[in-house]
Amino acid sequence: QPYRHEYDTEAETNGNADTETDTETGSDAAAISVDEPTGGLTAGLDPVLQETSGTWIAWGDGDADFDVTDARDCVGVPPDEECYTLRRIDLSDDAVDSYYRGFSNRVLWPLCHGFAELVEERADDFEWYRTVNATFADAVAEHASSESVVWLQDYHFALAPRMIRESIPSSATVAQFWHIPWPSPATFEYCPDGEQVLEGLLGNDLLGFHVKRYADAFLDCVRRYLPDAAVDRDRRTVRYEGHTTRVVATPMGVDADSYDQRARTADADQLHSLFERYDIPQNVTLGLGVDRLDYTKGIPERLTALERFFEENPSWRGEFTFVQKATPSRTEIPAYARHGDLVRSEVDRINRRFGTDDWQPIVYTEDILPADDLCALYRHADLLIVSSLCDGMNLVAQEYVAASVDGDGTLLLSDRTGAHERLGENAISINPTAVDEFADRIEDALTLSPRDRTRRMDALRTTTFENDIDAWMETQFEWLSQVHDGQRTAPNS
Ligand code: ADQ
Repeated sequence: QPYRHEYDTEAETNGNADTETDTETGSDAAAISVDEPTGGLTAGLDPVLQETSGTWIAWGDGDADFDVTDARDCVGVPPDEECYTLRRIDLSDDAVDSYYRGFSNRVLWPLCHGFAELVEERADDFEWYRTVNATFADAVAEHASSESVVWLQDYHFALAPRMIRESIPSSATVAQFWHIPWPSPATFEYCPDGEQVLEGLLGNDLLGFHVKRYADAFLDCVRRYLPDAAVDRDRRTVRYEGHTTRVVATPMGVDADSYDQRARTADADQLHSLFERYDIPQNVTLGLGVDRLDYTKGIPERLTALERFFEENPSWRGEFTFVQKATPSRTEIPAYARHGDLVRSEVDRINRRFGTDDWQPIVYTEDILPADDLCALYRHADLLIVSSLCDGMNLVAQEYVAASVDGDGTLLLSDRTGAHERLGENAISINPTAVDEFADRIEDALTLSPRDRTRRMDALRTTTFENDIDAWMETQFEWLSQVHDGQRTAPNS
């Protein structure tokens, strides 16, 4: 979201607060803090909304609707550009606790990532989830016309599509992109109110996932739990209560040019000062991990594999440092708090085991780094590890590739990420739970011939730039216009 507010630390983030500017909106004197993320969905949506003069409805302080041209004026953007409206929906503390930290992140998030044992059902969470979905649906209905295209983002809005469908003209299009995986029917069985979740999503005309595997799993769940729905696997449609939903797979990319450019401007001094700040000896071989502190990201498994690697390759002690940048997330949820404690204690234990006076195997930080520093690390890291146990796509892997402007980095990528379907062939594939193999793959990455390293990174960069966020947005809008026009054939891309 381009406009930060008090809940931002809770919200999913694709960006960094590096260019934040506090400013005032004329006579209202309301302080608006403007955050322009490095890349991601916001960067893709902002120009589209400017062109279409649409309305962006988002969680936040709902005192007023902002005309985005006014807000952009404050940061020096010419006022005659086309603009859009940012409509804020304010949520009470109870709503945030039950809707966001409750059904969204104690039920749907663990379930969709296959962690059924972490699902926590609390009284009222689903009712709040419904209430907040209804509030957003009402706001959409206020803005929608017969020609509108409504595009919902993510798992926080599983019920809204059906509500919207029932309250706006039938010629308008309702679509949604689900950014996380979809589970198998055996796991979905543990979803409280699962039938309503499926019915809600079938209010969409178009439902997008990152990869075909998740789209297939969704169709399997509909077939299993909504026996009255007609699922057509070939055409990838579901007909339910007189309405048709098309289910597609469109893997998301990153703003590759922006990571490339930032990495190119990262000079040696910048890296030098980062090394000094974190007490990293100059000239070590550098490994990197960048993740939200989330139990799906496989950070403890990564630490165990690094420990095994140092055990078996003592000559690398003092020569290889792994920097793990972790961003605390959803910390009020007990599973997250426990996970954070586990990660921190494992880092301490491994550092006590192998560390010396002038070298630590793991440099762990929860600091917020400006985007330029992040890109400097991406550029100079000899390898990056993504070891998710389950991950819808994983943008960090793609950001690393886009920022590897010297072509000499190596990506180790979990075969349980959506990104693996696109990048797996030229990354070093890992199974995050097979400790010995994982440690061997770290060794492989460190000993690749320069030629193999460059060949792999060149191929990864080609794929990442060809499938960047602009290409993804283009595919989304091709699908949207096809559905909107009532066509039912796949776009060429
Ligand atoms: P996430 O689970 O948040 O996203 P990911 O795709 O890796 O995971 O995106 C994280 C984003 O946050 C990246 O842009 C990264 O640079 C940024 N980030 C992480 N730590 C940071 C830090 N400390 N400081 C600044 N930025 C940081 C969800 C799904 C993914 C899916 C995306 C997009 O879980 O599977 O790829 O949505 O659909």
